[in-house]
Amino acid sequence: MKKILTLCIPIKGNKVLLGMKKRGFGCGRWNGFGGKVEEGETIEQATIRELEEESGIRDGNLIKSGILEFSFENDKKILQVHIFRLLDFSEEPVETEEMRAQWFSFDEIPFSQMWTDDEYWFPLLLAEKLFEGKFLFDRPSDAEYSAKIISKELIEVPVLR
Ligand code: CJL
Repeated sequence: MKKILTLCIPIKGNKVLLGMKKRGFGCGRWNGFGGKVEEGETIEQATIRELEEESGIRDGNLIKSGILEFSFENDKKILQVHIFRLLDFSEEPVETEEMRAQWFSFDEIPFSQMWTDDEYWFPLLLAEKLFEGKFLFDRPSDAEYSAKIISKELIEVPVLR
């Protein structure tokens, strides 16, 4: 089973906007804004909808940056995450039920409080590269347990599929 998810990272100059997830999957970690693609929705539409629901931001230009597939040992489910940068937005984030947003400089990204895969692909995203990859984890993380990466493939690509 493949689950399609979105992830949007707003960028202004040399700062990124991350949200502290307050509940649900990824609770206690900083991440971009995103969620599930619903029926009848394109990936871009879902990205914009989730961005607004979680941050209040409604404008800007979405730039496709990468596609990553995550799987866990002894679990048939694959999470396919479509990752976008958001540029040229003017709105300020608001705190929502789900997320508390904060700006971070490119050189102060809080990797120790993020998903363990992020330290590999974030530098590519910030360098405006396109990337594709697959990560296999030992088991899903939660607030207490940080999943270990068992294998990874990550490549820069000239165009995304
Ligand atoms: C989990 C998966 C939303 C993006 C956001 C969940 C659905 C929140 N997302 C990053 C991930 C997953 C991930 C794999 C090990 N940065 N984002 N790693 N890494 N998704 O509700």
